[in-house]
Amino acid sequence: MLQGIRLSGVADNFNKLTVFLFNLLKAAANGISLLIFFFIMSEKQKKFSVEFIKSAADFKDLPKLRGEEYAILGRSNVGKSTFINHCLASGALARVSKRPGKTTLANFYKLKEGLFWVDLPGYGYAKACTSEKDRWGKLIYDYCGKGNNLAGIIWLLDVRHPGVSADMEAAAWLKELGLPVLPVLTKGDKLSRGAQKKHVSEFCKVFGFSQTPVVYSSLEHASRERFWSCFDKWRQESAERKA
Ligand SMILES: Nc1nc2c(ncn2[C@@H]2O[C@H](COP(=O)(O)OP(=O)(O)O)[C@@H](O)[C@H]2O)c(=O)[nH]1
Ligand SMILES: [Mg+2]
Repeated sequence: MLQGIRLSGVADNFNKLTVFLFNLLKAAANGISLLIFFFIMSEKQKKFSVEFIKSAADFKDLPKLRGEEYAILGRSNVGKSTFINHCLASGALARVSKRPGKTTLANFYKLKEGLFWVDLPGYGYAKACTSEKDRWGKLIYDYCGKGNNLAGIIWLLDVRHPGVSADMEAAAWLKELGLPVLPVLTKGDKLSRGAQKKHVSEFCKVFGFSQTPVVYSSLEHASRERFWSCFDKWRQESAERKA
């Protein structure tokens, strides 16, 4: 009888262990499915499989690439790195910082065969020492003026501040360059829809854009879609104009 009780105890424990292992496997399977789901979703958001090419500190360091290059230009802290990471859906490709003046190099990314993006240092960062500012300025100036493959500039401006002096200076210089410019107004989520509209027309008045600006927020998925449809159209129209 005692042996019977012992045996049924062992069977009980065995059953409990089986149920526990079954539940554990079920939880693991659910976790893995969730991970696969998020992986597929994030892959779906990726338009390109982006590859970092190199960072250059001055003109002689610039890589010689075959294809079209588009420079991402804007004031320091305007949201260039955030924009690059968000619209390429590439996590931490470019470094995001709360403190301005962090990107001091030109960073080259390959989006696909024949298409490159170049993240340039931000202009207008008052706290950088003069020699540093001169170096960044020269790098931006040299690259944009002499970069043979440069097909256009994606110009980032903070939607909240139309016409700040650093942007006005950049506008005069961009006009001289004569390259196609796609204006992107960043941090859209910081303004209401009504204020956004008002600021867009203020920007158009101040800078006389030939291209309608794209309002972008790194907090919304729709911005990415909107940007890519404008970019593809702008790229095609610019190529047709050049031909
Ligand atoms: N709310 C909001 N914050 C943003 C957005 N884009 C950038 N930021 C913030 O602005 C700051 C500067 O961004 P960063 O990408 O480093 O600017 P960069 O110096 O131009 O590269 C960071 O704190 C970002 O989180 C945006 O669309 N919405
Ligand atoms: Mg940056």
